[in-house]
Amino acid sequence: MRSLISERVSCRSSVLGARWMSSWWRNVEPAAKDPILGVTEAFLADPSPDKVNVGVGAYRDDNGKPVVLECVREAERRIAGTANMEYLPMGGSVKMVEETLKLAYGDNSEFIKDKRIAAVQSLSGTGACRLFADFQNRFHPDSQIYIPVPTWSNHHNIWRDAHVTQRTFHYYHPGTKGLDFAALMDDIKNAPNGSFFLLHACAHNPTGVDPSEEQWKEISYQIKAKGHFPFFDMAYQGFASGDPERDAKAIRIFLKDGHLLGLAQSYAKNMGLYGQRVGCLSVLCEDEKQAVAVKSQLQQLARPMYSNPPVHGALIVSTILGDAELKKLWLKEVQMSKHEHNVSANACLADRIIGMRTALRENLEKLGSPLSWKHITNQIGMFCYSGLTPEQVDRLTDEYHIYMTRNGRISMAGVTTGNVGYLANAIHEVTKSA
Ligand code: PLA
Repeated sequence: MRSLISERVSCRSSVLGARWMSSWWRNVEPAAKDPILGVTEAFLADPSPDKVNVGVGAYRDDNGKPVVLECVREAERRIAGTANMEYLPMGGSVKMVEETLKLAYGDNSEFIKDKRIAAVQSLSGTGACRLFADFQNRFHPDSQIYIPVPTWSNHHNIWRDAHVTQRTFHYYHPGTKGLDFAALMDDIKNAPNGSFFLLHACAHNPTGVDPSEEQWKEISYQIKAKGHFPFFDMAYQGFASGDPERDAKAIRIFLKDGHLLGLAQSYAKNMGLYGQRVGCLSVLCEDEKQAVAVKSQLQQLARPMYSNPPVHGALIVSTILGDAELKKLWLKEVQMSKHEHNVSANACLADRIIGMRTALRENLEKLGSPLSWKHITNQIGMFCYSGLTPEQVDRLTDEYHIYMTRNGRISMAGVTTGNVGYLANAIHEVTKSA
């Protein structure tokens, strides 16, 4: 009798349970498509043989194929069959982090010597930004982050999901297609003292517009005067000038001015390690004791999220940067001047992009475009912020199978000798009556 009752009860509760379960995800609506990675999805689904993808910022060779750098191939040959697959520590590869800090803070940085930098390996640049945003939220829960307009779209998602309130500051002037320096400085001045500011260290995405050295000095001065905290996202070190050392100049100016700062670094672009997800988050602290504490807290944030970062990409990076010969090869492969070395033109990342800027502009001018396209060659880094409207971008996609983000950003890394004429012609067709 007793067992009969308990059977009935359990039967009833499982019916109830089934009803509950079937409604668990009923209120879940499909998420909005990602404005950047959604473009790749649409491109892949298009059967047209003419299609061109200048959406995501992924480097392609002049045949439109993904590039693996020779230094990476060589590092993989050296690693093959020797590395073990043990967990890394929560903070990742100590060797990789050490080498990565040198790139940003300088080979002989006093901050590295004084152990004032709390640094952990991150899941590429995105993971570094996210870890910092979570750290900011944990220790300054009432703080806000000032984000440039425009910025990489995912910055908004990152600080939103970390529950940090977002504010914006002026950056780009659509009229001049350059920096809106006066408005930017006003926004820094008018923000409440002690605000967080997100800055792109070089090759600003999506605009390709960076402050000049003089302007960086003024920005640094004003941020210091207001007691703001600068957080740098450096996803393109080497892509602005072709030289990682020169591309670190904004960071160096801030360091010289005595800021404490945060920094996200990524090897996705400058080492072509996109899918390996290898990067670094660092926070410059007042002293070693503080750095130890901050690092331990960053690790504690990482532990319940992903426990520890992946090992293979970190090993590639530390193998390259830890070996003088391979590091030299890497610098050659990133840099712009192909006269100085024998690396194939395809592998000169910055150089090929600069060549394509000239080619795109020249093609548009030859077609007799009534518009000015000077900004294509004035802007730097991976992207051209073309000025195309969302409607013009839609026409490019619908009529010409050309895929780019709706803000008119063209990933110059996807432009090739083979498609630049087609791209220019299509842009001319959708803009000539504008
Ligand atoms: N920060 C900026 C400014 C970026 O443009 C990107 C990548 C990242 C961080 C993150 O890169 P990582 O996590 O791969 O290291 N932006 C790409 C790709 C290239 C993307 O959207 O994820 C872009 O097309 O904008």
